[in-house]
Amino acid sequence: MKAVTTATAVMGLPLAMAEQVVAAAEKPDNRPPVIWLHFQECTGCSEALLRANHPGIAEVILELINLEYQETLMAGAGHQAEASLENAIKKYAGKYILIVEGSIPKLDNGVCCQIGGKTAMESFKHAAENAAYVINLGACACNGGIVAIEPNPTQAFGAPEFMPEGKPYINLPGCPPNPYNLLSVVLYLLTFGALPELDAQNRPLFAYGRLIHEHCERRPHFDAGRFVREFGSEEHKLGYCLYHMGCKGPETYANCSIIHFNDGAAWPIGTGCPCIGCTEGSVLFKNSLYSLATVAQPTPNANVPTASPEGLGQGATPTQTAFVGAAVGLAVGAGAVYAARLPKEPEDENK
Ligand code: FSX
Ligand code: SF4
Ligand code: F3S
Repeated sequence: MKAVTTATAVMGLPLAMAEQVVAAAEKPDNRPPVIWLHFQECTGCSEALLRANHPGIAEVILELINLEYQETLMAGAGHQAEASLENAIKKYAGKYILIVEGSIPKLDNGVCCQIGGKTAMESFKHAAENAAYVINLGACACNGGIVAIEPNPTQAFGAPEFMPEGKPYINLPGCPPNPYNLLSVVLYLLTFGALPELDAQNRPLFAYGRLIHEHCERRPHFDAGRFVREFGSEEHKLGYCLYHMGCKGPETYANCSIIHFNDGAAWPIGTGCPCIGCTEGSVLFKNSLYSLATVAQPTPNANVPTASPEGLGQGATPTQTAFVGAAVGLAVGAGAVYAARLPKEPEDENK
């Protein structure tokens, strides 16, 4: 009940809808069959899910679905496992949700990743063709992630590169992605029978609609010009802003600054580590870890009221968010203040 209500809040649905979501979650005949495939990855995506306790997101998700095949969790192996995968695809053709972890290599017709004699390309295409929906879980499955870093020795790509024409799919990037976002998507599918509203990268807006920088607990330090310049320094111990340590929060869309990991106990920036942009395919490992992020959009921080009560709920696009942010900024004359805040000149900083 607690997990479902939290997920309802994560999705940005009105609290009154929690009842509808709980009812959908409790219907015994409402458990969708799920086939879960792993390709080139570290399995951190499954691990992040299995490590989340209180209220046990993994248990909640596993109770909501009918898990037909999952290589990390199942006891079967070898030919027995291959047969159960094929049986599940046939039995639930057109009805199952396919969850994909890991990237898929193209080099030499995909020989770098083969399971049961089939390349990842073949396995994915076969399973995706017969799926009702595909959920790409993690940066690797969404855009190649760490496996596809230059020089990309296996010519790895995310699953969208191989997606059958017209197949409805959703990307949940992150390395690893937040398990609450997977739970929320599964609950949304159960309740509404459709995918939630997506952004241009097929990510759910409820989770990827805002920049980390907008809701970061270190944002007041950014605004005041207090920055960390060295790991282990006094400024680092005091929890100052990590912008000059290469934090990519200003150009990364995700909700980890709000819902955190490990049952809300921690998240990268909270532990003193700059964001590396693990949810942004155009940011993650594309530039040096220490390069300064572009602070491009005059977005409002968490304390700036929205333009209208309905304005920025579920479904606000980054552009809308930026537009409202710009409007609010202009209204209070914050444009000039914002420009002064940008830490380009050392004399602008208190530290
Ligand atoms: Fe990639 Fe996930 Fe990072 Fe690891 O399955 S997104 S390397 S956390 O394991 O795919
Ligand atoms: Fe937080 Fe990074 Fe933005 Fe600083 S630059 S406020 S650490 S997101
Ligand atoms: Fe990833 Fe950055 Fe969040 S590294 S987990 S998007 S703080």
